[in-house]
Amino acid sequence: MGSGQDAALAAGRNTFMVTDTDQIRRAFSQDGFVILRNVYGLSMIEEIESLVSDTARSWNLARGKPTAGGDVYDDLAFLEKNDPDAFYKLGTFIGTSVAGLRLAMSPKIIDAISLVSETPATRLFCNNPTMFYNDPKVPRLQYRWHQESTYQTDYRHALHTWSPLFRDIGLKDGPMLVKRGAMAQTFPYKYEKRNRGFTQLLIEDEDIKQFETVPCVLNRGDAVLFQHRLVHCTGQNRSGRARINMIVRYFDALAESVFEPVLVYHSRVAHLNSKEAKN
Ligand SMILES: O=C(O)CCC(=O)C(=O)O
Repeated sequence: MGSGQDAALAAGRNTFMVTDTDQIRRAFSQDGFVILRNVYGLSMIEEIESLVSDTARSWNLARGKPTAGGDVYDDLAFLEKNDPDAFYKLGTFIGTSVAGLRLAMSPKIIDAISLVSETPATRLFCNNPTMFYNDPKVPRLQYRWHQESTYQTDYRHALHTWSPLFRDIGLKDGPMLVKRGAMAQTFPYKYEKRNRGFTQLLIEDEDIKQFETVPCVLNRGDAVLFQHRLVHCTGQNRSGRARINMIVRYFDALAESVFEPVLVYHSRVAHLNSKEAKN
């Protein structure tokens, strides 16, 4: 990657308003992702942000943290350090709230998903929106290069949205990185699991070096929409504060021969963890 300006331009090439339907269709099918402006009203974003802050503060109180003076970054850092299981639950379960579901059902994002997947909205299902946290002090929660399709093997077709919470995400904030156009094949991957860390099904740099890396820089209210096989990872956060975002995964129910909708998808890699744990 060249300068910061080059990086911002690279993201800009894939950034559209939801009404730019022809450009969205073209960029999505060529590159595997688009960045969509203003798909969520700010009040929707504020609702889920309040829920995250209030939940973290109240759970911390029960764990002995005084409420005064902290902001959401302090509160999340405290919860993550003192009770990693509770932190994980918070990230997963706020998505089943009305605020989470309202975000997932935002008409503009649903229209865009229908457009690129050529699937009527009535056939779409989604998992609960989930919070992601990129803090350089917590590398166990950072993903290396991977494809969603190698984790979520029970869905052949899925689409994923990624959107900032609490502040806009610039180059220094550790945006998600995507590999432009790296979605036509399944790349070889290696299983890695550290204590309490995410399971990594990591793709080596060497195997994807021909693809351009694009940092997804975007504002609150915008979303990245990406394909199931697009290679992506967590970018390096040099901002001094955690980067927080929501992810929602959408499926076409009728494209699968056996489909069981689950609001909270617990077993993202259960098949792999149980298999590898025996080795
Ligand atoms: O937010 C990130 O840094 C990475 C997100 C990701 O890997 C995912 O959606 O699977």
